[in-house]
Formats: sequence, C-alpha cells, structure tokens
Amino acid sequence: MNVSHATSANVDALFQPTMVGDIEVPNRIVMAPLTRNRASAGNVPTELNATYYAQRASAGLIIAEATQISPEGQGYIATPGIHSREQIEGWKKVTAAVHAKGGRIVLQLWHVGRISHVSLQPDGKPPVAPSAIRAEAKTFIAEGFVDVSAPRALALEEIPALIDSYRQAAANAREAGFDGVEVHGANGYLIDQFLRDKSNHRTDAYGGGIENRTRLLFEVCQAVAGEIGAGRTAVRLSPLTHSGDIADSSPQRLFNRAVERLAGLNLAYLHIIEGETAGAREPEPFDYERMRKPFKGAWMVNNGYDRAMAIDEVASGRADLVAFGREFLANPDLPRRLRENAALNKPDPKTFYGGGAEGYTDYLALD
Ligand code: 8OZ
Repeated sequence: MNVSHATSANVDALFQPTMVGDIEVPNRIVMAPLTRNRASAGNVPTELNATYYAQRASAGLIIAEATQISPEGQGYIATPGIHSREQIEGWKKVTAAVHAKGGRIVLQLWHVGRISHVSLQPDGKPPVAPSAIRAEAKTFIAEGFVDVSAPRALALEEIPALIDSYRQAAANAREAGFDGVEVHGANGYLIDQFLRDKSNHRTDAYGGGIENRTRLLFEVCQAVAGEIGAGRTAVRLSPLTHSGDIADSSPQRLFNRAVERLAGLNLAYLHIIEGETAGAREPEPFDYERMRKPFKGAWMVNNGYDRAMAIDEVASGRADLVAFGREFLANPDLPRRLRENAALNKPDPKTFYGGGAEGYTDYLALD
C-alpha cells in the first residue's frame, strides 16, 4: 500500500471535472465573490474589472462580486450594479474576457437591505429592511466609514416588486453573458435580514415563524430559477455569521428548513460560509451534514480553507467545490499553485476596497 496515499488525500480530487447544475467545471476550485469597489461612475464595470476577472479564468468557476439588483440595493460606494443599460454593457466586457480565456463566471445578485446609508440611496431616502431596526454596523461611503442609516420597513405590497427586481436582474445577467447567478442570502444583507429573528419582527406572511422568514429567500430563488433556469441559479448562505448585526435564536432549525425548501427547486449549487464570515470557523456547534441532507445539487464550502483542508473536504465527499476569497484575490493562478503546492502571494488588505490596478490586477502569476 502506498503510504503517502493512505495518509493524505490526493490533490487530483480538486481537478476532477463535474457538473454544477448546467455548468460544466474543469476543477473544484472556485473564486469566491469579493467586494472590490472599483466600478466606474454609474456603478458600471470597466476594462480594468474585465482584466482582473480574466486573469482568474482558470478557476473552476468565478463568482463575480456582489452586485446590486436595483438602486435601493446598494450599500457601499463604487459597487457594480446590474439594473441599468450601461451596467449590462459593462458586464459584457467582463464575461467576454473570461470566456475568451476559457473560464466560467456567474454573478452574485445583491440587495443590502438596511446595510446602507442615505447618501447612497435614491433621493437620500432611508434604506429598506424587513423591520425598522437600525443595524449596529458600518459601511463605507465617499467620506469614509460611517454608521449605517436607520431603515424603514418594507410594506407587504412592495414585496412582489422586490422579488421581480431579482428576476429582472437575473435576466440582465443572462443578457450580459453570465453563465448563471448566485443569490446573496448571506452576511446580514436583505435576504438574511428576513431569515433571522433578530432583524425580522414582521407580523405578516414574511415574518414570525421559520416558514414565514424563509419565504422571501424561497420566492426570490423560485423567480430567478423561473427566469434563467434552476441549473443556472444558486444561493449563498451563512448560517452562523453575525455580520451586519445579524443573529437568530435557532440557526440549525432555520437553515435546515431553508435548505429543505430550496431543495425542491433543483438549484445548481448551494454555497455555505462555515462559521463567522472571514472569522472563526466553529464559533458554535452546527451540523452542516444534516442541513445538506435534502439538497441534491452541488455543495460549495467557504471560509478559511487551505490546500490540505480543501483536498480533504472534496476527496471525502463532504463538499463538491471549495471557494477561496483572499487567496484568489492575491493569486490569479490559484488552481495551478494548489496543484503544484507552490507558495502563495499574500493579499494586501490596504488595497481590498477601492483604488485602481494596484493590489487588483498586479498580483503576479507563476513564471
Ligand atoms: C466586504 C465589504 C463589503 C461588502 C459580503 C458583499 O460580505 C459583502 C462585502 C464584503 O458579502
């Protein structure tokens, strides 16, 4: 018996092609969605953005950064949108550049809900949320870091139009050349605000018990899948995160039921942030296998994975795909580096949010 095989799973596990819904991927290494705040005026993607994503086209799948579905969906400066003609045309440059390099790219559909500031909202109005509860959280605007603004509660009558703005954004993403979309249901943004009982105090069909709090997530995914196909629709969830001042009294029950409802839609993949976003992987006990059980699509995991953990996770079958954020930001050829066990460039947090090419398109590949 080969001892090295017996003691450690083989890196080849990460390079087995597979189907992710309707999308065929050549490896299991995914570029996680990363907010970089480098859109141009009108929140329009640029040639520089196209270069950045094309440099990373060897990913099994690129998940493009969180992108607002509507003007109200914006919460930070210079994040891209997918609701205007100029934005769709800008994204076409990105998808064409990635496809020309042989890659695959989906768009993360984002509504920040209450994690916003009046200066970013149409006519300076308050941001919208499930309930009028201000988050203890910050955002960044033209003047720098500021507290988020107090939101107003969405009226029940406004929810059909909200869901339709997700559907329209998915149609726009398809027109822009994306291979699919990932609905952002994580990290304390609008859908997550509806899921959790700390931020959702509604007494109508979208608040109260778990059935009602999972309704918006379900209906958004149903509308998006109906527009572009379930095999091109995915969701990101973060059951244990407290990002955006979010919390729930019973995350295991909540997310078991959320995944059970989503399972009926036959989505392409579920993307799970394990633990606190960009923080502790096990802040409290959580049975991810139990949550996964009803779901038949691809299972993607994220948060602090290194090479050995990723190989073990995929080789064991606990996950089909592993998403890397900061490592992909700093290593445009991350799949090759993982395959060869090469050293990794270190990401520089000073250039994460905003700026130009520095810390964006100037990380070197091997050779
Ligand atoms: C970092 C800064 C701003 C937004 C997320 C979209 O956490 C984000 C985000 C991350 O999902």
